[in-house]
Amino acid sequence: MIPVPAEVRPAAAADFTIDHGTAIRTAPGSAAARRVGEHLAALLRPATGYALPVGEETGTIALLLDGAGDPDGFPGDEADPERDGFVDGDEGYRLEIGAAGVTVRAAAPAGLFAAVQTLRQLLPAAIDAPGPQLGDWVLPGGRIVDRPRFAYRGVMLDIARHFFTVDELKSYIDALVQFKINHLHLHLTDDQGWRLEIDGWPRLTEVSGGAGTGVDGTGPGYLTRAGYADLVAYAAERFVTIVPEIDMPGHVNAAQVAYPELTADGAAVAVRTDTEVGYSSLVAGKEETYAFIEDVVREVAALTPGPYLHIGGDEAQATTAEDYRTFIQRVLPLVAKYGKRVVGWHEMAGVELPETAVPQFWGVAATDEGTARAAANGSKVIMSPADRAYLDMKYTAASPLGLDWAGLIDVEQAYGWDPADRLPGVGEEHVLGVEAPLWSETLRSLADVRTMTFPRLPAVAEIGWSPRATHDWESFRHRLAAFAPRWRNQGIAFHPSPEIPWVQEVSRGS
Ligand code: NGO
Repeated sequence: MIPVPAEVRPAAAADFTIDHGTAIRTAPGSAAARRVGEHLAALLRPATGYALPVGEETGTIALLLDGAGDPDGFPGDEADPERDGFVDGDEGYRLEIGAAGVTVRAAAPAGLFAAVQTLRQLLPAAIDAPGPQLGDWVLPGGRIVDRPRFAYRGVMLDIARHFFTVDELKSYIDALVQFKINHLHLHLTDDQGWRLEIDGWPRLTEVSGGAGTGVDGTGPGYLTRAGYADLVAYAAERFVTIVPEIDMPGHVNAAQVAYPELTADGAAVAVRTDTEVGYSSLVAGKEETYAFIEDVVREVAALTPGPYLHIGGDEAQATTAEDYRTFIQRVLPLVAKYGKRVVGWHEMAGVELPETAVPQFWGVAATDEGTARAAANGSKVIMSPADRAYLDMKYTAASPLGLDWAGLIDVEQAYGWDPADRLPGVGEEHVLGVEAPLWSETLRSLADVRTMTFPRLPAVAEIGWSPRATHDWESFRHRLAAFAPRWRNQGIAFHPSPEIPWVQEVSRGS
Protein backbone atom coordinates (compact mmCIF):
# COMPACT_ATOMS: atom_id res chain seq x y z
CA MET A 1 0.00 0.00 0.00
CA ILE A 2 1.12 3.56 -0.75
CA PRO A 3 0.91 5.75 1.25
CA VAL A 4 1.48 3.24 4.01
CA PRO A 5 -1.30 3.55 6.62
CA ALA A 6 -0.61 4.83 10.11
CA GLU A 7 -1.56 1.55 11.74
CA VAL A 8 -2.12 -1.90 10.21
CA ARG A 9 -3.03 -4.98 12.22
CA PRO A 10 -3.51 -8.10 10.10
CA ALA A 11 -5.85 -10.77 11.42
CA ALA A 12 -5.37 -14.36 10.33
CA ALA A 13 -8.36 -16.23 8.93
CA ALA A 14 -10.47 -13.08 8.69
CA ASP A 15 -10.26 -12.50 4.94
CA PHE A 16 -13.34 -11.22 3.19
CA THR A 17 -14.18 -12.31 -0.34
CA ILE A 18 -16.18 -10.07 -2.63
CA ASP A 19 -18.60 -12.19 -4.65
CA HIS A 20 -21.78 -11.83 -6.69
CA GLY A 21 -23.80 -11.39 -3.50
CA THR A 22 -21.76 -8.48 -2.19
CA ALA A 23 -23.55 -5.16 -1.78
CA ILE A 24 -22.38 -1.79 -0.47
CA ARG A 25 -24.21 -0.11 2.39
CA THR A 26 -23.63 3.58 2.99
CA ALA A 27 -24.30 5.92 5.92
CA PRO A 28 -28.02 6.66 6.21
CA GLY A 29 -29.06 10.05 4.94
CA SER A 30 -25.69 11.01 3.47
CA ALA A 31 -25.69 11.74 -0.24
CA ALA A 32 -21.91 12.20 -0.11
CA ALA A 33 -21.35 8.80 1.48
CA ARG A 34 -23.67 7.34 -1.14
CA ARG A 35 -21.54 8.83 -3.90
CA VAL A 36 -18.42 7.33 -2.34
CA GLY A 37 -20.23 3.98 -2.31
CA GLU A 38 -21.08 4.40 -6.00
CA HIS A 39 -17.47 5.29 -6.67
CA LEU A 40 -16.33 2.06 -4.99
CA ALA A 41 -18.88 0.01 -6.90
CA ALA A 42 -17.78 1.58 -10.19
CA LEU A 43 -14.17 0.63 -9.41
CA LEU A 44 -15.08 -2.97 -8.65
CA ARG A 45 -17.64 -3.72 -11.36
CA PRO A 46 -15.53 -3.93 -14.55
CA ALA A 47 -13.08 -6.60 -13.36
CA THR A 48 -15.44 -8.57 -11.10
CA GLY A 49 -18.49 -8.39 -13.31
CA TYR A 50 -20.65 -8.26 -10.15
CA ALA A 51 -23.67 -6.00 -9.76
CA LEU A 52 -22.54 -4.52 -6.41
CA PRO A 53 -25.71 -2.60 -5.61
CA VAL A 54 -25.34 0.46 -3.38
CA GLY A 55 -27.96 1.37 -0.79
CA GLU A 56 -28.59 2.35 2.80
CA GLU A 57 -30.34 -0.84 3.95
CA THR A 58 -28.08 -3.85 3.52
CA GLY A 59 -24.63 -4.79 2.34
CA THR A 60 -21.54 -6.54 3.65
CA ILE A 61 -19.29 -3.61 2.76
CA ALA A 62 -20.39 -0.72 4.98
CA LEU A 63 -19.22 2.87 4.59
CA LEU A 64 -20.36 4.65 7.73
CA LEU A 65 -20.06 8.14 9.12
CA ASP A 66 -19.34 8.39 12.79
CA GLY A 67 -18.67 11.92 13.91
CA ALA A 68 -18.57 10.83 17.54
CA GLY A 69 -15.04 9.55 17.23
CA ASP A 70 -12.45 10.23 19.85
CA PRO A 71 -9.43 11.87 18.25
CA ASP A 72 -7.41 11.62 21.44
CA GLY A 73 -7.64 7.87 21.30
CA PHE A 74 -5.42 7.64 18.21
CA PRO A 75 -3.94 5.14 17.60
CA GLY A 76 -6.29 3.52 20.01
CA ASP A 77 -6.62 1.44 23.09
CA GLU A 78 -8.70 -1.70 22.93
CA ALA A 79 -11.39 -0.91 25.47
CA ASP A 80 -14.28 0.07 23.23
CA PRO A 81 -14.06 -1.19 19.68
CA GLU A 82 -16.71 1.26 18.52
CA ARG A 83 -14.96 4.30 19.90
CA ASP A 84 -11.27 3.69 20.36
CA GLY A 85 -8.64 4.63 17.86
CA PHE A 86 -10.91 6.97 16.02
CA VAL A 87 -9.00 9.41 13.92
CA ASP A 88 -9.34 13.14 13.76
CA GLY A 89 -9.59 15.30 10.68
CA ASP A 90 -11.81 14.78 7.69
CA GLU A 91 -9.61 12.26 5.92
CA GLY A 92 -9.00 9.81 8.72
CA TYR A 93 -10.74 6.46 8.64
CA ARG A 94 -10.87 3.15 10.34
CA LEU A 95 -11.21 -0.01 8.27
CA GLU A 96 -12.13 -3.43 9.65
CA ILE A 97 -12.03 -6.47 7.39
CA GLY A 98 -13.48 -9.70 8.77
CA ALA A 99 -14.83 -12.90 7.26
CA ALA A 100 -18.39 -11.57 7.46
CA GLY A 101 -17.81 -8.16 6.00
CA VAL A 102 -15.97 -4.91 5.72
CA THR A 103 -16.70 -1.82 7.79
CA VAL A 104 -15.28 1.62 7.19
CA ARG A 105 -15.90 4.37 9.70
CA ALA A 106 -14.92 7.97 9.18
CA ALA A 107 -15.89 11.35 10.57
CA ALA A 108 -16.48 12.73 7.07
CA PRO A 109 -17.02 11.50 3.50
CA ALA A 110 -13.41 12.41 2.62
CA GLY A 111 -12.31 9.71 5.05
CA LEU A 112 -14.56 7.16 3.36
CA PHE A 113 -13.04 8.11 0.02
CA ALA A 114 -9.52 7.68 1.40
CA ALA A 115 -10.51 4.25 2.71
CA VAL A 116 -11.85 3.27 -0.71
CA GLN A 117 -8.40 3.95 -2.17
CA THR A 118 -6.91 1.69 0.48
CA LEU A 119 -9.43 -1.06 -0.32
CA ARG A 120 -8.56 -0.80 -4.00
CA GLN A 121 -4.88 -1.35 -3.23
CA LEU A 122 -5.67 -4.32 -0.96
CA LEU A 123 -7.28 -6.18 -3.86
CA PRO A 124 -5.23 -7.96 -6.53
CA ALA A 125 -3.92 -5.79 -9.38
CA ALA A 126 -6.40 -7.43 -11.73
CA ILE A 127 -9.13 -5.31 -10.11
CA ASP A 128 -7.80 -2.42 -12.20
CA ALA A 129 -8.32 -4.21 -15.52
CA PRO A 130 -10.95 -2.59 -17.73
CA GLY A 131 -12.89 -5.81 -18.36
CA PRO A 132 -13.94 -9.07 -16.64
CA GLN A 133 -11.21 -11.08 -14.93
CA LEU A 134 -11.30 -14.52 -13.35
CA GLY A 135 -10.26 -14.68 -9.76
CA ASP A 136 -10.96 -14.48 -6.09
CA TRP A 137 -11.49 -10.96 -4.91
CA VAL A 138 -10.05 -11.37 -1.45
CA LEU A 139 -9.50 -8.54 0.99
CA PRO A 140 -6.98 -9.54 3.69
CA GLY A 141 -8.49 -9.63 7.19
CA GLY A 142 -7.47 -7.12 9.79
CA ARG A 143 -7.76 -3.55 10.87
CA ILE A 144 -6.34 -0.31 9.57
CA VAL A 145 -6.49 3.00 11.41
CA ASP A 146 -5.25 5.79 9.24
CA ARG A 147 -5.04 9.54 8.92
CA PRO A 148 -2.79 12.01 7.09
CA ARG A 149 0.31 13.57 8.59
CA PHE A 150 -0.23 16.77 6.57
CA ALA A 151 -3.52 18.31 5.45
CA TYR A 152 -2.24 19.39 2.01
CA ARG A 153 -0.90 16.84 -0.45
CA GLY A 154 -0.78 18.30 -3.92
CA VAL A 155 0.36 18.02 -7.47
CA MET A 156 0.80 20.98 -9.82
CA LEU A 157 0.40 20.76 -13.57
CA ASP A 158 1.56 23.56 -15.86
CA ILE A 159 -1.06 23.87 -18.59
CA ALA A 160 0.41 27.16 -19.85
CA ARG A 161 3.57 25.88 -21.57
CA HIS A 162 1.61 23.02 -23.06
CA PHE A 163 -2.15 22.78 -22.74
CA PHE A 164 -4.03 19.73 -21.46
CA THR A 165 -7.76 19.29 -21.95
CA VAL A 166 -10.46 18.89 -19.31
CA ASP A 167 -10.70 15.16 -20.13
CA GLU A 168 -6.95 14.74 -19.77
CA LEU A 169 -7.01 16.59 -16.47
CA LYS A 170 -9.86 14.39 -15.21
CA SER A 171 -7.94 11.29 -16.10
CA TYR A 172 -4.89 12.71 -14.32
CA ILE A 173 -7.01 13.29 -11.20
CA ASP A 174 -8.19 9.66 -11.37
CA ALA A 175 -4.57 8.51 -11.23
CA LEU A 176 -3.58 10.92 -8.44
CA VAL A 177 -6.39 10.20 -5.98
CA GLN A 178 -5.24 6.59 -5.71
CA PHE A 179 -2.31 7.98 -3.71
CA LYS A 180 -4.57 10.16 -1.54
CA ILE A 181 -3.55 13.39 -3.28
CA ASN A 182 -6.12 16.02 -2.31
CA HIS A 183 -5.07 19.21 -4.17
CA LEU A 184 -4.45 19.85 -7.86
CA HIS A 185 -2.73 23.17 -8.48
CA LEU A 186 -3.19 24.39 -12.05
CA HIS A 187 -0.54 26.74 -13.42
CA LEU A 188 -2.93 28.54 -15.77
CA THR A 189 -0.90 31.43 -17.15
CA ASP A 190 2.66 32.11 -18.18
CA ASP A 191 4.77 33.91 -20.77
CA GLN A 192 3.68 31.57 -23.55
CA GLY A 193 -0.04 31.14 -22.99
CA TRP A 194 -3.12 32.15 -20.98
CA ARG A 195 -5.37 29.11 -20.39
CA LEU A 196 -8.49 30.30 -18.53
CA GLU A 197 -11.29 32.32 -20.06
CA ILE A 198 -11.85 35.62 -18.19
CA ASP A 199 -15.02 37.65 -18.57
CA GLY A 200 -14.35 41.12 -20.02
CA TRP A 201 -10.85 40.19 -21.21
CA PRO A 202 -11.60 37.90 -24.17
CA ARG A 203 -8.29 38.40 -25.95
CA LEU A 204 -6.47 36.62 -23.12
CA THR A 205 -7.73 33.31 -24.43
CA GLU A 206 -8.67 34.23 -28.02
CA VAL A 207 -5.13 35.41 -28.69
CA SER A 208 -2.98 33.86 -25.95
CA GLY A 209 -4.87 30.57 -25.85
CA GLY A 210 -4.84 30.36 -29.63
CA ALA A 211 -2.75 28.41 -32.11
CA GLY A 212 1.01 28.71 -31.69
CA THR A 213 0.95 29.66 -27.99
CA GLY A 214 2.55 26.52 -26.58
CA VAL A 215 6.28 25.99 -26.27
CA ASP A 216 7.76 25.54 -29.74
CA GLY A 217 4.57 26.85 -31.29
CA THR A 218 2.24 24.05 -30.26
CA GLY A 219 -1.30 24.77 -29.10
CA PRO A 220 -4.02 26.05 -29.17
CA GLY A 221 -5.94 25.47 -25.97
CA TYR A 222 -7.62 27.04 -22.97
CA LEU A 223 -10.25 26.18 -20.39
CA THR A 224 -13.59 27.84 -20.93
CA ARG A 225 -15.33 28.97 -17.76
CA ALA A 226 -17.73 26.05 -18.15
CA GLY A 227 -14.88 23.60 -18.72
CA TYR A 228 -13.07 24.86 -15.63
CA ALA A 229 -16.26 24.61 -13.55
CA ASP A 230 -16.82 21.07 -14.81
CA LEU A 231 -13.26 20.14 -13.81
CA VAL A 232 -13.65 21.72 -10.36
CA ALA A 233 -16.84 19.72 -9.79
CA TYR A 234 -15.22 16.48 -10.98
CA ALA A 235 -12.31 17.09 -8.63
CA ALA A 236 -14.61 17.91 -5.71
CA GLU A 237 -16.48 14.62 -6.14
CA ARG A 238 -13.09 12.98 -5.59
CA PHE A 239 -12.23 15.22 -2.62
CA VAL A 240 -9.63 17.11 -4.63
CA THR A 241 -9.42 20.89 -4.27
CA ILE A 242 -8.37 22.82 -7.35
CA VAL A 243 -5.82 25.57 -6.63
CA PRO A 244 -5.77 28.00 -9.57
CA GLU A 245 -2.59 29.96 -10.23
CA ILE A 246 -2.43 33.25 -12.07
CA ASP A 247 1.29 33.99 -12.16
CA MET A 248 2.27 37.64 -11.50
CA PRO A 249 4.00 40.10 -11.61
CA GLY A 250 6.42 38.09 -13.80
CA HIS A 251 5.59 35.31 -16.28
CA VAL A 252 2.98 37.58 -17.91
CA ASN A 253 4.09 37.92 -21.53
CA ALA A 254 0.96 36.16 -22.80
CA ALA A 255 -1.28 38.68 -21.01
CA GLN A 256 0.74 41.55 -22.46
CA VAL A 257 0.55 40.10 -25.98
CA ALA A 258 -3.25 40.11 -25.64
CA TYR A 259 -3.45 43.52 -23.93
CA PRO A 260 -0.46 45.80 -24.67
CA GLU A 261 -1.84 48.39 -22.21
CA LEU A 262 -0.43 46.10 -19.50
CA THR A 263 3.14 46.94 -20.53
CA ALA A 264 5.12 49.95 -19.30
CA ASP A 265 4.87 51.91 -22.56
CA GLY A 266 1.73 50.33 -23.98
CA ALA A 267 3.62 49.00 -26.98
CA ALA A 268 2.82 45.59 -28.45
CA VAL A 269 5.05 42.71 -27.42
CA ALA A 270 5.82 39.58 -29.39
CA VAL A 271 4.45 36.11 -28.75
CA ARG A 272 7.09 34.02 -26.97
CA THR A 273 7.21 30.25 -27.26
CA ASP A 274 10.78 29.72 -26.05
CA THR A 275 11.49 28.69 -22.45
CA GLU A 276 13.37 31.74 -21.14
CA VAL A 277 12.10 33.04 -17.79
CA GLY A 278 12.32 36.31 -15.88
CA TYR A 279 11.85 38.84 -18.69
CA SER A 280 8.23 40.01 -18.37
CA SER A 281 6.56 42.07 -15.67
CA LEU A 282 3.30 43.79 -14.91
CA VAL A 283 3.77 47.45 -14.04
CA ALA A 284 3.51 48.10 -10.31
CA GLY A 285 2.96 51.84 -10.74
CA LYS A 286 0.03 51.69 -13.19
CA GLU A 287 -3.63 51.58 -12.08
CA GLU A 288 -4.58 49.56 -15.20
CA THR A 289 -2.53 46.74 -13.70
CA TYR A 290 -4.73 46.47 -10.63
CA ALA A 291 -7.99 46.91 -12.54
CA PHE A 292 -6.94 43.93 -14.66
CA ILE A 293 -5.88 41.86 -11.67
CA GLU A 294 -9.07 42.64 -9.77
CA ASP A 295 -11.19 41.42 -12.70
CA VAL A 296 -9.14 38.25 -12.97
CA VAL A 297 -9.09 37.57 -9.23
CA ARG A 298 -12.83 38.20 -8.91
CA GLU A 299 -13.60 35.79 -11.74
CA VAL A 300 -11.19 33.07 -10.66
CA ALA A 301 -12.41 33.33 -7.06
CA ALA A 302 -16.03 33.07 -8.19
CA LEU A 303 -15.29 29.96 -10.24
CA THR A 304 -13.26 28.27 -7.50
CA PRO A 305 -14.96 26.85 -4.39
CA GLY A 306 -11.66 25.93 -2.72
CA PRO A 307 -10.00 28.30 -0.25
CA TYR A 308 -6.81 29.08 -2.18
CA LEU A 309 -5.78 31.40 -4.99
CA HIS A 310 -2.15 31.14 -6.09
CA ILE A 311 -0.60 34.40 -7.31
CA GLY A 312 2.74 33.00 -8.49
CA GLY A 313 5.26 35.66 -7.56
CA ASP A 314 8.26 33.64 -8.79
CA GLU A 315 11.25 34.78 -10.79
CA ALA A 316 10.27 38.45 -11.01
CA GLN A 317 13.69 39.40 -12.34
CA ALA A 318 12.14 42.07 -14.57
CA THR A 319 10.52 43.79 -11.56
CA THR A 320 12.59 45.92 -9.16
CA ALA A 321 12.56 44.85 -5.51
CA GLU A 322 10.63 47.99 -4.60
CA ASP A 323 8.04 47.44 -7.34
CA TYR A 324 7.71 43.81 -6.34
CA ARG A 325 6.88 44.80 -2.76
CA THR A 326 4.43 47.48 -3.90
CA PHE A 327 2.79 45.02 -6.24
CA ILE A 328 2.44 42.14 -3.76
CA GLN A 329 1.11 44.52 -1.10
CA ARG A 330 -1.58 45.70 -3.53
CA VAL A 331 -2.55 42.18 -4.60
CA LEU A 332 -2.72 40.55 -1.14
CA PRO A 333 -5.83 42.52 -0.03
CA LEU A 334 -7.45 42.03 -3.45
CA VAL A 335 -7.34 38.28 -3.03
CA ALA A 336 -8.65 38.60 0.52
CA LYS A 337 -11.46 40.84 -0.75
CA TYR A 338 -12.74 37.97 -2.88
CA GLY A 339 -12.56 35.54 0.02
CA LYS A 340 -9.48 33.56 -0.91
CA ARG A 341 -6.30 32.67 0.88
CA VAL A 342 -3.12 33.62 -1.02
CA VAL A 343 -0.59 31.00 -2.00
CA GLY A 344 2.60 32.14 -3.73
CA TRP A 345 6.03 30.81 -4.65
CA HIS A 346 8.40 31.50 -1.76
CA GLU A 347 9.88 34.69 -3.28
CA MET A 348 6.60 36.24 -2.12
CA ALA A 349 7.77 35.74 1.47
CA GLY A 350 10.41 38.42 0.88
CA VAL A 351 7.47 40.76 1.47
CA GLU A 352 5.74 40.83 4.84
CA LEU A 353 2.71 38.54 4.64
CA PRO A 354 -0.46 38.10 6.65
CA GLU A 355 -0.38 34.81 8.52
CA THR A 356 -3.11 33.39 6.29
CA ALA A 357 -0.78 33.59 3.26
CA VAL A 358 0.94 30.37 2.26
CA PRO A 359 4.47 30.47 0.81
CA GLN A 360 5.35 27.53 -1.40
CA PHE A 361 9.05 26.72 -1.12
CA TRP A 362 10.49 25.57 -4.43
CA GLY A 363 14.16 26.30 -3.83
CA VAL A 364 17.21 24.09 -3.71
CA ALA A 365 19.11 26.15 -1.11
CA ALA A 366 19.49 24.86 2.43
CA THR A 367 17.83 27.91 3.95
CA ASP A 368 15.30 30.56 3.06
CA GLU A 369 15.05 33.62 5.23
CA GLY A 370 11.70 34.88 3.95
CA THR A 371 9.97 31.52 4.31
CA ALA A 372 11.37 31.09 7.82
CA ARG A 373 10.18 34.58 8.77
CA ALA A 374 6.71 33.90 7.39
CA ALA A 375 6.58 30.65 9.37
CA ALA A 376 7.64 32.45 12.54
CA ASN A 377 4.83 34.93 11.85
CA GLY A 378 2.28 32.11 11.73
CA SER A 379 2.12 31.21 8.04
CA LYS A 380 1.86 27.60 6.98
CA VAL A 381 4.23 26.52 4.21
CA ILE A 382 3.86 24.15 1.26
CA MET A 383 7.08 22.27 0.63
CA SER A 384 8.12 21.63 -2.99
CA PRO A 385 11.93 21.64 -2.94
CA ALA A 386 12.87 21.45 -6.60
CA ASP A 387 15.65 18.89 -6.13
CA ARG A 388 13.18 16.45 -4.53
CA ALA A 389 9.61 17.26 -5.49
CA TYR A 390 9.84 18.66 -9.04
CA LEU A 391 8.32 16.05 -11.32
CA ASP A 392 9.72 17.80 -14.40
CA MET A 393 13.33 17.01 -13.52
CA LYS A 394 14.84 14.16 -15.53
CA TYR A 395 15.14 10.77 -13.83
CA THR A 396 18.60 10.22 -15.30
CA ALA A 397 20.80 12.03 -17.78
CA ALA A 398 19.33 9.75 -20.45
CA SER A 399 15.68 10.74 -19.80
CA PRO A 400 14.19 12.02 -23.05
CA LEU A 401 11.71 14.28 -21.22
CA GLY A 402 12.26 16.90 -18.57
CA LEU A 403 14.77 19.51 -17.41
CA ASP A 404 17.80 19.16 -15.16
CA TRP A 405 18.49 22.55 -13.59
CA ALA A 406 17.64 21.24 -10.08
CA GLY A 407 19.43 17.94 -10.67
CA LEU A 408 18.40 14.46 -11.66
CA ILE A 409 15.64 12.96 -9.52
CA ASP A 410 15.34 9.19 -9.29
CA VAL A 411 12.77 7.60 -6.99
CA GLU A 412 15.14 7.36 -4.04
CA GLN A 413 15.92 11.07 -4.36
CA ALA A 414 12.18 11.87 -4.53
CA TYR A 415 11.56 9.78 -1.41
CA GLY A 416 14.62 10.62 0.69
CA TRP A 417 13.66 13.82 2.48
CA ASP A 418 11.40 15.08 5.21
CA PRO A 419 9.25 18.21 4.82
CA ALA A 420 9.65 19.19 8.48
CA ASP A 421 13.43 18.91 8.23
CA ARG A 422 14.10 20.73 5.01
CA LEU A 423 14.31 24.39 6.07
CA PRO A 424 15.59 25.89 9.31
CA GLY A 425 12.67 27.65 10.98
CA VAL A 426 10.07 25.52 9.18
CA GLY A 427 9.19 22.59 11.41
CA GLU A 428 6.33 20.11 11.55
CA GLU A 429 3.84 22.66 12.88
CA HIS A 430 4.65 25.14 10.10
CA VAL A 431 4.19 22.71 7.24
CA LEU A 432 0.78 22.74 5.57
CA GLY A 433 1.93 19.91 3.35
CA VAL A 434 3.80 18.90 0.23
CA GLU A 435 3.29 19.45 -3.46
CA ALA A 436 4.96 17.91 -6.50
CA PRO A 437 5.00 20.46 -9.35
CA LEU A 438 5.09 19.30 -12.97
CA TRP A 439 6.17 22.01 -15.42
CA SER A 440 5.38 21.24 -19.02
CA GLU A 441 8.09 22.85 -21.16
CA THR A 442 9.04 19.42 -22.55
CA LEU A 443 5.72 17.60 -22.18
CA ARG A 444 3.35 17.35 -25.10
CA SER A 445 0.99 14.52 -24.26
CA LEU A 446 -0.82 12.95 -21.33
CA ALA A 447 1.54 9.99 -21.69
CA ASP A 448 4.46 12.39 -21.19
CA VAL A 449 2.77 13.80 -18.07
CA ARG A 450 2.18 10.34 -16.65
CA THR A 451 5.71 9.17 -17.41
CA MET A 452 7.15 12.03 -15.37
CA THR A 453 4.58 11.59 -12.58
CA PHE A 454 4.88 7.85 -12.07
CA PRO A 455 6.62 6.37 -10.18
CA ARG A 456 7.87 9.51 -8.36
CA LEU A 457 4.55 10.98 -7.25
CA PRO A 458 3.83 8.05 -4.90
CA ALA A 459 7.05 8.98 -3.04
CA VAL A 460 5.86 12.53 -2.42
CA ALA A 461 2.37 11.28 -1.58
CA GLU A 462 3.71 8.94 1.08
CA ILE A 463 5.91 11.67 2.58
CA GLY A 464 2.79 13.84 2.84
CA TRP A 465 0.41 11.26 4.29
CA SER A 466 2.26 8.61 6.28
CA PRO A 467 3.66 9.03 9.80
CA ARG A 468 7.31 10.00 9.82
CA ALA A 469 8.18 6.84 11.76
CA THR A 470 7.10 4.65 8.81
CA HIS A 471 9.66 6.22 6.46
CA ASP A 472 11.72 3.37 5.02
CA TRP A 473 13.18 3.22 1.52
CA GLU A 474 13.48 -0.58 1.37
CA SER A 475 9.87 -1.02 2.37
CA PHE A 476 8.77 1.73 -0.01
CA ARG A 477 10.56 0.39 -3.08
CA HIS A 478 9.09 -3.07 -2.60
CA ARG A 479 5.57 -1.71 -2.10
CA LEU A 480 6.01 0.53 -5.16
CA ALA A 481 7.00 -2.49 -7.25
CA ALA A 482 3.48 -3.84 -6.98
CA PHE A 483 2.07 -0.88 -8.90
CA ALA A 484 3.51 -1.91 -12.27
CA PRO A 485 0.66 -4.31 -13.09
CA ARG A 486 -1.90 -1.84 -11.73
CA TRP A 487 -0.64 0.93 -13.97
CA ARG A 488 -0.49 -1.45 -16.93
CA ASN A 489 -4.08 -2.47 -16.25
CA GLN A 490 -5.12 1.17 -16.06
CA GLY A 491 -3.23 2.11 -19.21
CA ILE A 492 -1.01 4.53 -17.28
CA ALA A 493 2.47 5.05 -18.74
CA PHE A 494 5.25 5.12 -16.15
CA HIS A 495 9.02 5.26 -16.10
CA PRO A 496 10.39 1.78 -15.25
CA SER A 497 12.96 3.07 -12.76
CA PRO A 498 15.70 0.45 -12.36
CA GLU A 499 15.82 1.04 -8.58
CA ILE A 500 12.45 -0.65 -8.22
CA PRO A 501 12.06 -4.47 -8.35
CA TRP A 502 8.97 -4.19 -10.54
CA VAL A 503 6.40 -6.96 -10.43
CA GLN A 504 6.28 -8.18 -14.01
CA GLU A 505 3.46 -10.60 -14.49
CA VAL A 506 -0.26 -10.25 -14.31
CA SER A 507 -1.00 -13.90 -13.66
CA ARG A 508 -4.79 -13.57 -13.57
CA GLY A 509 -7.31 -12.83 -16.20
CA SER A 510 -9.73 -14.62 -18.41
C1 NGO B 1 10.78 27.22 -11.98
C2 NGO B 1 10.06 28.32 -12.72
C3 NGO B 1 9.14 27.80 -13.81
C4 NGO B 1 9.81 26.71 -14.63
C5 NGO B 1 10.30 25.62 -13.70
C6 NGO B 1 11.00 24.51 -14.45
C7 NGO B 1 9.18 28.07 -10.65
C8 NGO B 1 8.38 28.26 -9.44
N1 NGO B 1 9.31 28.94 -11.64
O1 NGO B 1 9.87 26.94 -10.91
O2 NGO B 1 8.75 28.86 -14.64
O3 NGO B 1 8.89 26.16 -15.53
O4 NGO B 1 11.18 26.12 -12.73
O5 NGO B 1 11.46 23.50 -13.62
